[in-house]
Amino acid sequence: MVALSGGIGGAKLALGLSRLVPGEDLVIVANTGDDFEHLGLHISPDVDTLMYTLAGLANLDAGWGRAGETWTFMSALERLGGETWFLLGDGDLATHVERTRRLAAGEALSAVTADFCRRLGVAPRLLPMSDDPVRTVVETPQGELDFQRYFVERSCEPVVRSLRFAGAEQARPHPEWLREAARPDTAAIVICPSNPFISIDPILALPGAREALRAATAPVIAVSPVVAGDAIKGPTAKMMRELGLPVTAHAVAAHYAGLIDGYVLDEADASEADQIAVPCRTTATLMRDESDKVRLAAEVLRFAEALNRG
Ligand code: FO1
Repeated sequence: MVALSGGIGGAKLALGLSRLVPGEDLVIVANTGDDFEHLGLHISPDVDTLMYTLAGLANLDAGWGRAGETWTFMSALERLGGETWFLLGDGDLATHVERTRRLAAGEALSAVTADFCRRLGVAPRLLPMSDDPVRTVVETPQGELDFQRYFVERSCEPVVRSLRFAGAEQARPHPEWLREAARPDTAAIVICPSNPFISIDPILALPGAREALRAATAPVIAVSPVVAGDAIKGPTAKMMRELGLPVTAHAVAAHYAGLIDGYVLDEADASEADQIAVPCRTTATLMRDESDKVRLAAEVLRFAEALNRG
């Protein structure tokens, strides 16, 4: 199974899938459009959110960073007049320092990620979408903003006119996930309930990514991040309004038109299923605790089996 994911919402379903799909049979492809250099460090927010979630180390309340984090580094940095708009906990800092050192020594992001995951006891294969840099840039009426300046420093307040993924055209998708997507025994390719515009579109912007999904024999199934006209967390709903889209599960399905073979939407949106061009499965999609995550993952797997049977 292959799952495409951003941070928070996607990581919840990825955790559910990891409880049902044994070890390396699950390949999770992480968005790296949110990556940036900060304080001389390479930060990979979605890779880390997935890694910490799968390792049982995540701060589930915040949706990013590690549980039980301490903030000595941040306080000391503040006293010295350093940049404090982006919070780096002490334990998290170790991830960024060690990753940056290894990247500078010539290792690929995927190799560093694989080694961190092994050391932290993460069983699924977590792959950055590409080892080449891709940077999401937000176009606003006030000009362009680098993604983390928009998301964290400006709290997603600027109006989004459009998004671009700098470097995507030259970047190579990591070959391992293309290979897994193409395998005849792959059960499904799941587009997790992440923000379509900032978490999934950067993956789809990589050369050959859309073609790989279209050519796959496995059904491509997207799970709606929109429930009853809102998004669970993050700026998805605000962004859809600003991009001139209705905030509906249907609009997300339409965004993936031509790519998906099935769509999972919430019971609250059951009335939209008729208008959606692909087979739909309606279920409870809110993931409050681990049992919700496993239950939704099981539903997605059953749906994949039904689509596979044709
Ligand atoms: N999100 C915030 O809203 N504020 C932060 O200070 C912040 C710090 C941070 C540090 C490391 C990391 O891996 C993620 C962090 N995030 C923070 C989350 C992150 O920037 C966004 O949630 C994602 O990029 C969106 O998927």
